[in-house]
Amino acid sequence: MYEPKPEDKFTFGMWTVGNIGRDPFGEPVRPALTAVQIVEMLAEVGAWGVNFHDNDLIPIDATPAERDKIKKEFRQALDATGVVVPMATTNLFTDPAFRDGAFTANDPKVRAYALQKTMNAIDLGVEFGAKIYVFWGGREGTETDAGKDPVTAIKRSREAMNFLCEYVIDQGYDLKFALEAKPNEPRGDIYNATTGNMLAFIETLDHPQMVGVNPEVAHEQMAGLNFTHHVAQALEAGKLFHIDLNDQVPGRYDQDFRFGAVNIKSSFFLVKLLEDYGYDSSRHFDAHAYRSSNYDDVKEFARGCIRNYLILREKVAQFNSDSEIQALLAEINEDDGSMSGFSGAYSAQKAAALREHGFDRAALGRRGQPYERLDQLTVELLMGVR
Ligand code: GLT
Ligand code: MN
Ligand code: MN
Repeated sequence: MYEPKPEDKFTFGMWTVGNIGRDPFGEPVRPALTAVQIVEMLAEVGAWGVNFHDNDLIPIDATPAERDKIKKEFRQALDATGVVVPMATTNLFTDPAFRDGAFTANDPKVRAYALQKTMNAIDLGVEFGAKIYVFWGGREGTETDAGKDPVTAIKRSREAMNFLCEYVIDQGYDLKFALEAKPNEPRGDIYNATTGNMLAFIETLDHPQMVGVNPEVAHEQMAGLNFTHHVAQALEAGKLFHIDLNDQVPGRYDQDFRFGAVNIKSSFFLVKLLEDYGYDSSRHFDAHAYRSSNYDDVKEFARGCIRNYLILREKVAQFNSDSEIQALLAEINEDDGSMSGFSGAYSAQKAAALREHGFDRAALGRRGQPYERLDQLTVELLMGVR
C-alpha cells in the first residue's frame, strides 16, 4: 500500500545509507560499502535515485585507473538496477585543506583549489546525469570573527558562485545549483545560516535564475525555526529546486534522523505543503540510521523514510477531503466581498476610500477563530482515530 513509485522521486545520498556511524566520540560501527553495494541496497528498498559527493564515489587520492574502474562499475550498477543520479555535490569539508573553509577560506590557494575541485565534481555529476548541483558549505564559517571579515566572506561566496555558474554555462551543461543552509556544525557559525539568508544571497548573483535552494528539515529546526515556513518562501519564489528530508529534536546535536521519526505533526505540514503545491523535484532523504544499527536495520531506516512520507501523503489527502475539517477552513477563510474595493494593487482612489471607511474595531476584536478545534481534528487524524 505504501510502495514507492519512480514518479515519487525518492532519493538518498550515498553518504546516508552508506553512513558508517562515526561520531565525534566514537569510531565507525559499520563497514564501508562500495558504491555498487549502496546502489543495490537503494534499489532493494525502492529508491528512485542516488546522489553523491565527488569523494563518496571516487576517493580523493584515487589514481586515474582506480577512478575509471569505479566509474565503470558504478555505471553498470545503475544500468542493472535502473537507479538514477538526479543530484551531485562536492565534498568541501572533510579534507584538512578545508579546515578554514573552502570558498570563504582566507588562503587564496584553498579558494582556488575549492573551485577546481568543484569544476571536476560538476563534470562527474553531469557525466552520470545530475541536473541539480547542491552546495552545502559545511566549513564556510567561523568559531571566532576575529580572523575573518564576514562581509569579505559573503563577497567570496558570491565570487565563487558567479565563477561556477559561468563554468556551467560555458560547458553547455543543463544544470541548476541548489544552495543548502545550515546554522552551525561543523563550524561554530556558518555563513548564510538559513534558507532565508540563501534566498536573499541568490538575488545578488550574476545568474540568479540558475540558482535555488536545497532546504533541510534539521537545519532550520536546529535554529529553532519553522521549516515549513522557510520551504514555503522558497516555493513561492520558484526557488525550491531540491529538498533534504530528515528529522531533528530542536536544540540537540545534528541528528539527521529518519524522516518523520521525531515530529510527526510538522512533518505532516511539510508534506502537505509539498503535495498541495505540486513539488516535483527529488524527495531526497538526507538522514542516517542510528549508530546502533547494522545494515539490515539501515534498510529498515531507508524504508521507514519512504513509508513515513507516503503515509503522511495519505494523511494529507484525508485532511483535504475531510468534510468537517474543510467546513472549518471555509468558515475561517470566509470573505463576504465587502473589502474587495480595498485589496489588491494600490491606487490613490483606493487609498482615499479606505481612509474614509468606518471599521467596527471592537467587533473585529470579538471574533475568535476555531483553531483549537481544527488542530485537534488534525491531531486525531494523525493519530489514526479519524
Ligand atoms: C552532509 C550534510 C548534509 C549535506 C550533504 C551535502 S553532506 O551530510 O550534513 O546536510 O546536504 O553536502
Ligand atoms: Mn543536507
Ligand atoms: Mn543535516
